[in-house]
Amino acid sequence: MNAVAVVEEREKLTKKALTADHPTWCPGCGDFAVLAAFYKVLEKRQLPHESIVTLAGIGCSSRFPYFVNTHGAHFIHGRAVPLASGVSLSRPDLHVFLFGGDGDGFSIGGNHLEHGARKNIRLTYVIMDNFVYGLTKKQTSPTSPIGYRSKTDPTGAIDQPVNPIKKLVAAGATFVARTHATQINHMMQMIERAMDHDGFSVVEVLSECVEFFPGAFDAGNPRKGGTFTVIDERKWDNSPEDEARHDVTDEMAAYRLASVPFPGLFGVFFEVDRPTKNALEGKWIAEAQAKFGGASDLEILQKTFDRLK
Ligand SMILES: Cc1ncc(C[n+]2csc(CCOP(=O)(O)OP(=O)(O)O)c2C)c(N)n1
Ligand code: SF4
Ligand SMILES: [Mg+2]
Repeated sequence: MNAVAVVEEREKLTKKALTADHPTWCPGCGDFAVLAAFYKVLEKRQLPHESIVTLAGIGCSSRFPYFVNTHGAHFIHGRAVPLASGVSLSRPDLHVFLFGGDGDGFSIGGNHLEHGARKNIRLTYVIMDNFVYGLTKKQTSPTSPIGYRSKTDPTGAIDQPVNPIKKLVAAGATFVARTHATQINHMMQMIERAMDHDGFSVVEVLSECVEFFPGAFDAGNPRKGGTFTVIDERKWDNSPEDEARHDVTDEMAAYRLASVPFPGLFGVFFEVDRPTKNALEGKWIAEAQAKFGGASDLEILQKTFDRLK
């Protein structure tokens, strides 16, 4: 009998297929644009639907997974990086996307962020930075500027804010970029480059909280009279003008660009190749399996426990 090849036709991944619940954000919230950019990137790239995972912590921005029809979870405040790390390490076949806010990422989750970055776990983390805790109705966040009046700083914030780019580069993230929620094409480019990066990739998106910090990012929005200055990256074309361009592998240059006063620069600050924990751990697991005659993870674990009895 002749074998009949069955070619399965995949349905095109459309915005409709990717849309879950209607977003519950306030009308005009910057997070809507981030969601729109994410849908567009997924539609453009046509990743297998079942391989996409969308994860988050807690916050307005962290409601993201509710609105995307993929595998996903809305987890504990600040614990999104460990959750995403576990998914990424145990299922290397999946594309792990993580979404969250400045509070979730830099306050309660700050330490987890550091460790995810230094371990270079393969995932893409989009931090929707609105310089405030939105969900809990206006507390000072680690990125709030000095002088910002909130419920926790009624006379104005007094603490030095975190510089997300410097923090991420210093922590060991291997791809660090910055964009603005009003610049949809740029935002898409940054998300695409982050997802193509093999390692811990982070995109900081300035995403306005229209309720508790209106106008916060007008200085970076040309339609509001601001300036959106994009980093001129090195092209390695041997031209004399290329010397002055930014080498994304130069850590010191990344810090210098990240020191430009607000609204700062937009684009890729840092991008280097370093082995991921996924690859290093994968090698280690393969070696252990070879030693145990091709046993499964569970069988190896059982054998190890048996030896301890
Ligand atoms: C363990 C814990 N501590 C505090 C809270 C309260 N809480 C929920 S969201 C949030 C901050 C959210 O700010 P951010 O991450 O910037 O997200 P945004 O709402 O601004 O998008 C806080 C403090 C909580 N849910 N769990
Ligand atoms: S409170 Fe702010 S961050 Fe939250 S949904 Fe409303 S505008 Fe967006
Ligand atoms: Mg916030």
